[in-house]
Amino acid sequence: MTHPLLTEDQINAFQRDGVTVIRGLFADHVETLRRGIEANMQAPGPYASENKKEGQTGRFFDDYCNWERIPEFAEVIKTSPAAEVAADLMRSKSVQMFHDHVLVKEPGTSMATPWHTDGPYYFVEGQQTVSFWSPLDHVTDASLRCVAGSHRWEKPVLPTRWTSEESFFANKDDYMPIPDPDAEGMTICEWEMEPGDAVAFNYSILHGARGNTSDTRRRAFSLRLVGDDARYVTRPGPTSPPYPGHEMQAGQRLREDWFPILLQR
Ligand SMILES: O=C(O)CCC(=O)C(=O)O
Repeated sequence: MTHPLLTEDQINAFQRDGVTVIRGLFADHVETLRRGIEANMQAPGPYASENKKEGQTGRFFDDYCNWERIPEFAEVIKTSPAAEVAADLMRSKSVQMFHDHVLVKEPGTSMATPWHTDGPYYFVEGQQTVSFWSPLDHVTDASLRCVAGSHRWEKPVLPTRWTSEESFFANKDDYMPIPDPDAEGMTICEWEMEPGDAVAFNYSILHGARGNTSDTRRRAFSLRLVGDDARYVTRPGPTSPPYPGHEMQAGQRLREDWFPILLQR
């Protein structure tokens, strides 16, 4: 039976378009996630960064892979309906943790999140993948923007560094250039969202976000999960996130002591 937060139409949209919105996915966990984000910003981890180019205004903070040291994140991962909903969306028997990501744009932040696809940065590939991007503040313009159907493109999109715009890996020619979805008339899915709603998208979806020109914060929590067919793949250099010392080999499932199974049906 499908999870009560979902309809068959949403599952079909996720399979077809690679993206859908789940209203209220973390609605019972908004305060917990806000507390977790405050704890994260007070004590950033080794991967935290401030994303700002010359002349830009505001503050765009992000950090990832903190769920094991921030109890609020661990609690939400274990007690929210995210894993059940992920299993239905991915049509997967198992749901495995990959990592968490916090992205905060303070009021008046000019920097847009560049168009990008997460998959090429990661050391995992498969059809059964899902990211849940959830704002902890009401969002209109600063919401996530996803290009429908881009998970079925033949070539992966070039991964770049967000501030310098340099290629992330040396093998540039193996990727397609980053498109300009607005100029190219692509179908962009974006929603006005309440705290705790979530955009669910496949790791191969091209996505980005505008700056935050509003006078309220735009705090977002992103949870990345994988399903049955996800396997470790090697990349031409250190991945993002890197997980140094993981010792996995190409073709293996992610090691369960580092990336726990959240659900097995
Ligand atoms: O929050 C943002 O601005 C971008 C989020 C994102 O790229 C992601 O969750 O993969």
